[in-house]
Amino acid sequence: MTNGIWNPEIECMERAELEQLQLERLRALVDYCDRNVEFYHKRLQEAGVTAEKIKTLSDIQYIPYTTKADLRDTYPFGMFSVPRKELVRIHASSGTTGNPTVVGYTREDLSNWAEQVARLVVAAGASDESMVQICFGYGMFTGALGLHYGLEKIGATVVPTSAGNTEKQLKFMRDFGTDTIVATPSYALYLAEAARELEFPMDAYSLKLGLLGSEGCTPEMREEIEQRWGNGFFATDNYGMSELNGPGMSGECRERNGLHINEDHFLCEVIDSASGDVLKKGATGELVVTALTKRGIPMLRYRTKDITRIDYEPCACERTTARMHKILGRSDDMLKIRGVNVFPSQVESALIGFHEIGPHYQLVVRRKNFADHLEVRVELIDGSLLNTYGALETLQKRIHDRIKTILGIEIKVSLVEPKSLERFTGKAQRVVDLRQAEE
Ligand code: DLL
Repeated sequence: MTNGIWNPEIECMERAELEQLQLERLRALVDYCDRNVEFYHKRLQEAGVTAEKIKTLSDIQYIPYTTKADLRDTYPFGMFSVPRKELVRIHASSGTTGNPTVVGYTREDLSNWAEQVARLVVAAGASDESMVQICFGYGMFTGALGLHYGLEKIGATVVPTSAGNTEKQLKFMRDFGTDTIVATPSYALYLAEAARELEFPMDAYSLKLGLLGSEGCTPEMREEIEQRWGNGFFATDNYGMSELNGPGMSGECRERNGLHINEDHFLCEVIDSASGDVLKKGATGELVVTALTKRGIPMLRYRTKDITRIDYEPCACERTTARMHKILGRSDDMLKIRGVNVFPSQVESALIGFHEIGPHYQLVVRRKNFADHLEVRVELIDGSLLNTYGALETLQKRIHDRIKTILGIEIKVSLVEPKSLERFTGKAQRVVDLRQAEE
């Protein structure tokens, strides 16, 4: 490691050299999929694609997309490429409907995964001096074990507290001198809130770094989390998904100017979600990822449904890898309210900055008289405001006007009692869509 860069040879590689490496790996992957996974063999044959036909990186466009539905249809092991004996781990993502998505790892996959995570946590500022508490749930979710092995690889001291049990988490943090936490942004926020309520002052904690991820976090929310922890707490955004190993696909460095992609392992494209057309470099659209080195369950042009854009300019940190913008939302999280596209992240940005309300919120969508209605519920910090009608109405109007200007649609704002909205130890569920239920 030099200058806070775990693998400078790869992370600072000339782009031409990197693209050559990607091309070689892509060809090898197509050949591998063709020979080892019946599902891909059929798809590639129908599209007339063979490894020899991939002459440049843009030839990837001839390979058909893979979707979550493909994984569900082949549940549990239909897209695996190796005999059971060669698999050393299985994970699954819960999903809300249908079969979970099951993924398997060979020993080499686990080693690549740890390397990917190692690079990102070092870029964020972790080192062999760090004492890291992992507050993601250990189990079928990839977040905890993914970060765990990457952090052990760099020599950090890992404290695998897992999710929940907030008071115990805070006790370990104080007693061990934990300086780094791994959590969802919503749990990092909740932990700070819970810490303030205990009899210990905030300087009983030595937290300096938050490796946050697994759900979106607007810059406004990040600032809120950092302020609540205080003492120079610095948080980075980390992205990934089970289908692409888990965490480790991309993450922010100290510049926080986009999430560096581990491009020698992940070849990214951005497409128009509706038409499936590949967009030109720099455009915003759905991220599609080919996992160049993954073998247990190989992924060719996987449609992530996450909306972002990619910047290929070198970063001030000296890494040459492309950076993806923070996820704007998921194409399937996007709410269509009376024909207007609404991402929960837009509401989150609008809400932060009102000192009378806390950062917890919920969006409730209903259908009344054939029209959609969006209610934004936010928590008051001082519940007694609920008794002063004038002040309450003024605040409601200010919040309403700000959100309406951003979204461009009429909404209802409800101010609710402090602590009345649900807190999350894992991924937050901000949207309650009752449209189907009430139809
Ligand atoms: O959430 C993997 C992960 C764990 C990433 C820990 C980072 C840290 P899944 O449970 O399969 O995997 O969920 C993947 O979560 O498609 C995104 O919609 C969302 N997501 C993950 N990271 C971010 C992020 C893990 N940093 C799905 N910002 C993805 C916004 C994120 N959304």
